[in-house]
Amino acid sequence: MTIAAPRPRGVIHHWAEILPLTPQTPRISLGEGDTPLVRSSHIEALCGLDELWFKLELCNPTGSFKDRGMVVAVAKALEDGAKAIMCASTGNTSASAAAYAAHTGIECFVLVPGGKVAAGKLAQAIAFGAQIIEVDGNFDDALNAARALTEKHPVALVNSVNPNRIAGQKTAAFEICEALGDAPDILAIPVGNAGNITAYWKGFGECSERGLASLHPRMCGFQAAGAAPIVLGKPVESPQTVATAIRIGNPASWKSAIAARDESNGLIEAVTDDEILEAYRLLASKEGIFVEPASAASVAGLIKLAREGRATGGRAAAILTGNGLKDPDTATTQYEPKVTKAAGTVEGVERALGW
Ligand code: AN7
Repeated sequence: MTIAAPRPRGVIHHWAEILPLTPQTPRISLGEGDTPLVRSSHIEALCGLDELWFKLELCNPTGSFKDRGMVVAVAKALEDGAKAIMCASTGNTSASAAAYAAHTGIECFVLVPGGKVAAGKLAQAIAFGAQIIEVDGNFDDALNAARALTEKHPVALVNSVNPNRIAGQKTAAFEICEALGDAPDILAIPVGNAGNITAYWKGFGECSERGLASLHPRMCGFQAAGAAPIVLGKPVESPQTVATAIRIGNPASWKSAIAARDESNGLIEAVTDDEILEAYRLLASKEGIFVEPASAASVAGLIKLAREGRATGGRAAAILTGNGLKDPDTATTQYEPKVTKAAGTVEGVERALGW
């Protein structure tokens, strides 16, 4: 056996050909992208699918899909001479922005809805040294402020309204087509600010143009019932859901999400917090995959379609967008710990287990 020289990793190195790069764009990387596509062992049958694949976007360096787009957005900001970046965030965007800012030595300002960001995500922004602004309002208020502030001050906006974010995130669609040899029949994805569903639809379109896919997936997006503006057809003033990542009442990429849905003959529907938490528990207990609640919305949606007799069979990919470790508070309330106390001896442990 020979050991090959290490190859450069990361979205910019791997996907340069399909990204808006110039020779001046810095080739930065934290090793994002190239995430596993894993076959379901249990939920596939429950969903009435021939094949269900999980795209483990939670394996990205900061634990969510945001890194794929953030690396491109930060590289382009650096190319333009930026010394600081800013985002509004329900948590994952801020963790990712803060990491790439630390990596490249620029300042990072994150606007988060006060008291509504999962503990792990806040810990990341703190660790990476971002300036955190807790806004008395929700994500939508924070995004409005971030848009206005970055117009006014020399700071680059790195939310998904920045097209470089979408360009980076579309690379996941290419990875899925490469791994499966074609596009899947169905793409199940959580929808918050609607940047990711937009990016995947763009990616799948480019895959078919390049002959990497012979079909378009049906884009099936799922919002939390308490934060489902696209489903309701109007903004939600006070969005509420256990899935704090997608607690968004007025998505910035609303129009392109609807285009993805309609052009693909897909759907965007709501799943309740109970349905999200059921999928969250099933993913951990039956598949061995620990996601954060928002990510479970994609799987909750597929289960719901099957229960309503709307399963279509075929091959589906569900995007698991964020790591369960980010939200330890939900984990401790949703899983039944099997814990027993024992003396620190063989006999003590046997006694405790009744062996
Ligand atoms: C785990 O971090 O909006 O529909 O500010 O963290 O592209 O917004 C996060 C969104 C799904 C929804 N899953 O994606 C933010 C933020 C997870 C997320 C979404 C988010 P979009």
